[in-house]
Amino acid sequence: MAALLSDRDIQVQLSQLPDWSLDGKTITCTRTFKDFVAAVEFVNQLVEPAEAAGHHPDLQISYNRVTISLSTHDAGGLTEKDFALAKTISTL
Ligand code: H2B
Repeated sequence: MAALLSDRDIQVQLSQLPDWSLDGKTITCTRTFKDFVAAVEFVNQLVEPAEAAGHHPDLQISYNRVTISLSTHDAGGLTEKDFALAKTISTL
């Protein structure tokens, strides 16, 4: 199982991900698109990297906005897996 990151490690990782913020034991990012179809297309782009990583974001779609939340359930908080997938998502 991946190890939980320290508060300091979390802050260092977040400093490299300006669109993401800490929300309790998760990191979140909200992206805005031109409409619902574009938002769903973005969500579809997440499928392949999430499956490849064996790590899956929680997703909320609200018309043209997608909120992505990541945490490592079996570790009970944030691990390097969350930040690795967040970095991949940020390139999409
Ligand atoms: N996704 C996320 N975000 N956190 C997890 O802890 C997690 C996951 N665990 N996807 C994975 C699936 C685990 O249940 C399987 C067995 O790999």
